[in-house]
Amino acid sequence: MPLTVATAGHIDHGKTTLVEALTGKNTDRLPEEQARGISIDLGYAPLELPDGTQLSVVDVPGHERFVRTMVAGAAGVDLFLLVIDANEGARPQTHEHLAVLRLLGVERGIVALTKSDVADADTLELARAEAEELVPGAAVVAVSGRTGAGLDDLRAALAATASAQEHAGRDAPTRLYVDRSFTLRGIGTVVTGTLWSGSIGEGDELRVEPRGRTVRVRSVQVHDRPVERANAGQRVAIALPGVERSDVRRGDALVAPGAYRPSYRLDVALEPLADIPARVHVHHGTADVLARVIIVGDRYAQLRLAAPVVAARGDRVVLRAGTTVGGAVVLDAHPPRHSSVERMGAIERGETLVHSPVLADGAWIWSQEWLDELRADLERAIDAADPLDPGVPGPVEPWAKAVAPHLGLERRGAKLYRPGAAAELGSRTAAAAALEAQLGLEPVKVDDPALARFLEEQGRLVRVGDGLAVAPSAYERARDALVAECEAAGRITLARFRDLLGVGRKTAQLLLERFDADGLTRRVGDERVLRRRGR
Ligand SMILES: Nc1nc2c(ncn2[C@@H]2O[C@H](COP(=O)(O)OP(=O)(O)OP(=O)(O)O)[C@@H](O)[C@H]2O)c(=O)[nH]1
Ligand SMILES: [Mg+2]
Repeated sequence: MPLTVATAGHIDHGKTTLVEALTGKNTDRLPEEQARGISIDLGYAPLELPDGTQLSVVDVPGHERFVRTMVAGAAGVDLFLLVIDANEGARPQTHEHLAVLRLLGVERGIVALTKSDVADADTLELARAEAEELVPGAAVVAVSGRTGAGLDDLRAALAATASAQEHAGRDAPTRLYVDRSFTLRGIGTVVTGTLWSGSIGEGDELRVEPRGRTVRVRSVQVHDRPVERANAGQRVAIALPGVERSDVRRGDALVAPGAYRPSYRLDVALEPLADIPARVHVHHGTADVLARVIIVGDRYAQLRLAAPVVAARGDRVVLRAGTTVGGAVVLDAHPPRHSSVERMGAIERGETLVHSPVLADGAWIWSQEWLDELRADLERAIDAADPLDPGVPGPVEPWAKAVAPHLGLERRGAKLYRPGAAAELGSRTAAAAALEAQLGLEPVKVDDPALARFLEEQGRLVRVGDGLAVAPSAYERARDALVAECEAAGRITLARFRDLLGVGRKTAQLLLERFDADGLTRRVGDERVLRRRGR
């Protein structure tokens, strides 16, 4: 059963060295990482244990400025490998990483006491006692990434812990949070991530959320090896043809279509470590989003996010404001705007409450409150719409069809309008009158295309050329002259038309083009003849 393990621990305590000693892979691949001798971004390496267990190791940076990166790397993993320098003992990020792991629900793992090659027996014993107190129940193994001492014990301890661990949520719909995207020549954009749930195979259609883009999977790899289908708990690389690298980034989610929706609000049960300030960074999946915290009762809050996340009930988030101030468990990823202690309590107790639409036995159900909010949102948008076209695009979510008849709005094409709503000039009444007063046979510039379209529909002007218009009476006069000439002479030239109307060449040209567009005339060489339909 494939599992992922994330390293954790204070800067320079030997995480990357240990990962390399275990896997043979140096995950500090950035030039800056090599120059500074510290990890900056996440590193990845496969680890096969003696009993055949396949682990994916995510190596995280220890620097306090990169804790947010550590959170992204640890989200969704199954096990931790906490690395403590035996000589230094637990330091600030040892504690902070451990707190983050607990907040993310990563409960099981191993402690490696590194640099045992340069620690004496007493120091090792002290470090061991401290580690056992810090992480009760975890195996503590003394190792050296330099000499390889203790690595076999570490592998055995990892195997024992892994065998007792299940990857949670395996059967839920497919969900993967992107931690890297890059371009490979001849392949295109590739994204990688830890597959939280479901599976991903060649040809699958997935959605990139919250961007709302549909993509098709060309190929799938697990640690550089092509596979037909990757499963939950694996580190996956996915080739997405036709997608720009900038179209999918760390923080985005790849999900089964229709299974998860982005959300700007999360109702949560708080797990504070310190006072939770009013504004925090919410870390969810590989995303990091600013949020306002609306405290509800003693233990709950609504997180109002500055950008949407793709979350589900039971997900864990980490809250940071300079340091890690706590975490939370998502109770409702699509809550009403005004939540209550009663509602959150009921959800926490497992009483099913429906707010936004869910499929139940093949039919969509939703709460009246949700419908009222949706209608209010749409009506607000309609009120803000251009009075010349007072409609808004209707919802496109999977439930849109089922919900539409309950909205009390009128569908015209792809837009929703208030029943019987008609286009109105509104504040443009004066502008329309001024424009009409200017209209004649010489084309007048119209700066407002929506206004021009509206007035033309009402028969109050005729558009010619690009952004120009003439009076309807002038258009008719010109048309009558043209038809009379064509009926008499069989055809008309631009010069003749110009002379007949007594206008300039440019005006004559614009009018003739409009007659062509209206299907009245047809060009034959330098002349125009009436179309049969035009007669
Ligand atoms: N003697 C000895 N030195 C070690 C051992 N492990 C790591 N080191 C040294 O400690 C320093 C830091 O090691 P890294 O593996 O880069 O530490 P890290 O925890 O990955 O550091 P960050 O990623 O920046 O947090 C390097 O100079 C290593 O050579 C060990 O087991 N024994
Ligand atoms: Mg490192």
